[in-house]
Amino acid sequence: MSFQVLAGRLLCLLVAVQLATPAFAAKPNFVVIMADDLGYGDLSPYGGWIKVPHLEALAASGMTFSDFHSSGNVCSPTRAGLMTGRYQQRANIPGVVFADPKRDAHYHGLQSEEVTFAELLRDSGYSTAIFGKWHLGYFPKYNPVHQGFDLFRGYVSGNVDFFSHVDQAGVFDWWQQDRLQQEEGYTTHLITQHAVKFIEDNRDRPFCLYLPHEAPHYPYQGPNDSPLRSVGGDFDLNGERKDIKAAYSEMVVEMDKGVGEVVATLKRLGLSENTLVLFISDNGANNRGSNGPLRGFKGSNWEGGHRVPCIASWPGKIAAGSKTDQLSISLDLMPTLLEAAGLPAPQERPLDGKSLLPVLLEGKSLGQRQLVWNGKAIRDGQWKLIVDGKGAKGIGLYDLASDLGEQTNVAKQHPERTEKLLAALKAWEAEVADGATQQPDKP
Ligand SMILES: [Ca+2]
Repeated sequence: MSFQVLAGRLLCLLVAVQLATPAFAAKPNFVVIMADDLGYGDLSPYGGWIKVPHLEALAASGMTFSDFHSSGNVCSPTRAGLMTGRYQQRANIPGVVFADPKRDAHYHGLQSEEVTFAELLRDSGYSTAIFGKWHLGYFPKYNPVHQGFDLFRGYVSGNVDFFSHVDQAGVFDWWQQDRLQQEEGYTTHLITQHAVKFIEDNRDRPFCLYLPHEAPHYPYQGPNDSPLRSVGGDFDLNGERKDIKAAYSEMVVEMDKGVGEVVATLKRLGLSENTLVLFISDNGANNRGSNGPLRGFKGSNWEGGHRVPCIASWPGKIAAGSKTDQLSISLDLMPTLLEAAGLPAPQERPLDGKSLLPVLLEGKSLGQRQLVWNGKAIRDGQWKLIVDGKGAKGIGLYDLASDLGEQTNVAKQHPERTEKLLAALKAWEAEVADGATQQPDKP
């Protein structure tokens, strides 16, 4: 046998082995959709006031969580936690990264030493993209293309005009990768258009698509409204609509249509049964929206600040129309994606979340766990302890099993439990501060 024939046969054998390896073919795709400031009582699948047929269908096809939480009660912290799978205090992003250059936090961002799920997935062969809101650093060095995303279209501030894409500081803020580049269109539509194209382009390889929507964050602009903000101009942050409730609802409905288009694209390309779709919100609603029976709004450590909708769909894997009351948090998404992709968790930066796969695929329990918000609130089973909650100074203990609205403080009736949870909060604060990433000083 000549060398060429032998080499040819070996090559054929190698190709055959590769084609037969199921691991690659079985790698699931991920679509993570996150609304901005959407509340627990906003969506019809949660009994809320806005009819969202596509999210209803998503819920009917998969699992709805009743006790899911964002790790922060405002934008940037939740996003830092989501990206890294760790309490955002470890990345030193405990508050909003501000648009105003006079504030120290304007110069902060997700530092390069953080490990994101996008990086780990991309390193293992996934195609990755983010279309929408980043809000983890204003400067090009903090751009998502440096945090594991192959593609980025969107904005880096907390909110932009839905048409002119000018942020609330009057700065133009729409990017293609790490360059400013205008695109004509309503933010919600642009996010969806890029999402559909990305799925089409990557139909033959594993992908991870992150869609942080702008809706229903202010400015309150529906798809038929006009641009309001101009660079350096004077404008009302909220926009000009007097009927803000109606605008809010239009924004959510438009986002819902986008979810429908993404799901329809997966179906059309035969990818549904190999794709896990997750829908969440980054914090609770402000008083323009609804947090249902929960106390408080965005920015507070009451349930209304951080208990949010979560819907997961993976046809053939997650039971259709199922519900869970497992205590879970946005930090759980990274371990969930890694486990589903067959990847190990990073060793040097241990994750704080747990994989949700046992809940999603087998309806199992996550077991006993404690979750903390901002060093000021802690959950342990049905109990929630909160220190200096907005409008209630001092220590409060609430039994969420009988008092979801956090109305009756039972700390005095449970002194031992209260002491134990206070001690756990203190220990948590010391633990996350230890080794936390440094943020740069204001120049
Ligand atoms: Ca938000």
